[in-house]
Amino acid sequence: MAHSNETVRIVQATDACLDVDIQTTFMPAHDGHPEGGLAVKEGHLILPIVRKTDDLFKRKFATVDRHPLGHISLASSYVDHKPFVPLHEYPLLGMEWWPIIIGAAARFSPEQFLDYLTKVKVQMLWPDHAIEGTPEGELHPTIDRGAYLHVQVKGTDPACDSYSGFFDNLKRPTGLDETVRKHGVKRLFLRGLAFDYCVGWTALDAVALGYEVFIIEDATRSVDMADSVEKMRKDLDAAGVKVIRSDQLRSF
Ligand code: VGL
Ligand code: ZN
Repeated sequence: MAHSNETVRIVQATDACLDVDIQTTFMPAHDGHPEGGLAVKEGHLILPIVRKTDDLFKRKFATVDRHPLGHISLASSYVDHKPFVPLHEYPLLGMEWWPIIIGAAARFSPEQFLDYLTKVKVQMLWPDHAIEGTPEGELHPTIDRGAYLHVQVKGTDPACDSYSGFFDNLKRPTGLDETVRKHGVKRLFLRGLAFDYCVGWTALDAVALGYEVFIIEDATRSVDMADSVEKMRKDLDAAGVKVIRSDQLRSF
């Protein structure tokens, strides 16, 4: 049950944490790191909670968001489009629309774009973030990459976004499910950024795949646009994802 106060005992053999996109790109300036391209308010404040809960888990997995410049999710790939404005499949919705002009930097064709938007229905345009070949496309420097059994990189296909670590936005599997399953994991404890996008989408896919899923809420923060947080909370609750706090966790 979401937000119950029950304590949750970690069973090291079959529980794992899944750290979603713990990257400077989603954090404001902190500790000498510059402001990230898609800085989430208080994003860096998850770091002490991540550290505090780390020893509970023997098995750990992570995802990393990484995009080439010219990616289909970036406002900079289009002419006269601002970040934080969604692209809709306007003609099919019968709404007023204006031509979407693909810019010179784009790494996808007009055909790929039309096919993609028809399938996903809506693509939020983001500021440049998690850019491949820069520190923003990597795990936060204080995070020990070697502590993870697997780090799933997502979002590298220029013609498709990927919020979830399990499937990209076209519902193509990343392979993370097989990897996690192979280790005998039954319950996943999610931490990371952002609650209302990548953490939430990853949690929803994980329950659909048969895992029992917990989100450690104080180890997350949200992009928080329009109704994104409330909508995600409802979807998570309906799907049976348990949203808990780090102080409810106990070791066995
Ligand atoms: C994310 C928007 C775009 C996230 C990644 O990690 O939540 N959000 N790319
Ligand atoms: Zn992204």
